[in-house]
Amino acid sequence: MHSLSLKDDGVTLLPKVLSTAICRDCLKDLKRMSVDHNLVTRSPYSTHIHNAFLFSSNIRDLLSSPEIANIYKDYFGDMYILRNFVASTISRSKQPEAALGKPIGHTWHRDTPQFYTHDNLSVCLPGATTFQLIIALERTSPTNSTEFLLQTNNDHSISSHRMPADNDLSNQYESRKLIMDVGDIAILDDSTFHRAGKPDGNSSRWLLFISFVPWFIQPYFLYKEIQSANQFERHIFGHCINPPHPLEKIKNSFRSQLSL
Ligand SMILES: O=C(O)CCC(=O)C(=O)O
Repeated sequence: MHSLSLKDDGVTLLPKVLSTAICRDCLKDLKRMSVDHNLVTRSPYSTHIHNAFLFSSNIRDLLSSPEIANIYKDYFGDMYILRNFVASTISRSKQPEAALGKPIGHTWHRDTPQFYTHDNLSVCLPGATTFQLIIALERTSPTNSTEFLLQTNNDHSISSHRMPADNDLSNQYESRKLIMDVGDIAILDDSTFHRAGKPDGNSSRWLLFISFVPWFIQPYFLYKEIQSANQFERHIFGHCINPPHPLEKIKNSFRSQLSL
């Protein structure tokens, strides 16, 4: 990781990486999908679409565009695979059905994988382990932008996925808004506490949250089953044999004789 700000603040902002035209094409597809009830999770002021790239060739092209492939290579090397892909907007929904009361991520939380101890305590992986790209298809405002805490990676006082209600340390840290313009890409260290913004008038704020994890961490979805992937996709979907997929059976060794 050679970005100072990613190391120090947990966030790096790369301005104007993608063209407005690419963003506009992807946005058109998201807006079309957002009225299809099978694809979306909605709250009264948010819409989330999981894995939109599977339903839009524009978004799939964006995912393996040279711009994204270069960022991937520069920041992650070649050991990271796709864990999750969520498109989300904070904007009042005209659709009456809402599965959620509030947007996903409306309170301080972080997205690095969590585990539960025997005492049922949530514990997250340390910083600089998993990351997400946040791509702005629309500009964000100080009201509807994602907000994050300037908490250094060395701070071990909170280990959980959510800011604990009985130990809310959020006031001890400065917070920043992730103000983004169309085509900007932010890289977020998943150990950074963040939360979604609030609606700003009638404007939408579509962002893509694309998370990457080291190859030995299980993704949320079975991307390895996606057909006709190009070379970059094969890599990030975990189709490659080098590094091996975590679930690949070990052949030609005594271990393959064991029924594990
Ligand atoms: O939409 C946002 O601004 C934040 C979303 C978020 O925090 C999440 O998906 O984990």
